Amino acid sequence: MMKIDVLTLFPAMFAGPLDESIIKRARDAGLLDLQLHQLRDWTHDRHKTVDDRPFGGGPGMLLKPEPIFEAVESLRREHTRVVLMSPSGRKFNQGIARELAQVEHLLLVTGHYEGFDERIREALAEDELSIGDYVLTNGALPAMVVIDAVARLLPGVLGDDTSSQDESFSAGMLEYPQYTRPAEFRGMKVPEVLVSGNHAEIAKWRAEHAKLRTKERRPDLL
Ligand code: JCQ
Repeated sequence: MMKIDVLTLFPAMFAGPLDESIIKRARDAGLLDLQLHQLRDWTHDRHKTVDDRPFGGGPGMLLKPEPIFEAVESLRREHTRVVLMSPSGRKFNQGIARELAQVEHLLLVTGHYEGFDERIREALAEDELSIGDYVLTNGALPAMVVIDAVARLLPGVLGDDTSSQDESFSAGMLEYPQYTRPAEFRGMKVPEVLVSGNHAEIAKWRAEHAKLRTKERRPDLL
């Protein structure tokens, strides 16, 4: 069973998303052991201080090394991948999700404020991931994105039916348009070829439209 530990200042943020649907089933079925840890539990002062001002000045606060070092050193073991979540990381994608789904133990460390003291990166982090080029208030949502993308790849989490679906993403193109019943809805008709039963023509139409859509919306993928 895969183990994921998350080190966060906001463990309560994770409750809803990870207690629903497929991730809940994965946890209940014993395919995923997910645990949340409050970073402040590794502080020793009365105010449970996790941050401090940057040397050299400048705006904002940094996560200080001591609590994160203590937490990571107590949570990691052999075969642990320690991953920082921050906007300065390498960009998360389906390939990285597949890579992470192979590891026995993930320890996700979520950032906050202006960043991490650099010694956390240097000494503890094996990887640093961003989910995209925008800034969030903290790394909880990015961690949940990574957990969801990784968990659905674990053996047994998805039915065989759905598991082939990300082949199209890994094939490097967007999905072709899809339709279900009714064949006509408020005057909008399903393309004739899709109801024709001609499977060669359907495959051709889908390939063509996947390519058109990708060229229009995500030319970087082509
Ligand atoms: C992650 N894309 C955006 C914000 C600092 C040093 O850690 C920090 C983490 C955050 C939250 O993460 C993101 C993010 N991927 O904003 C500031």
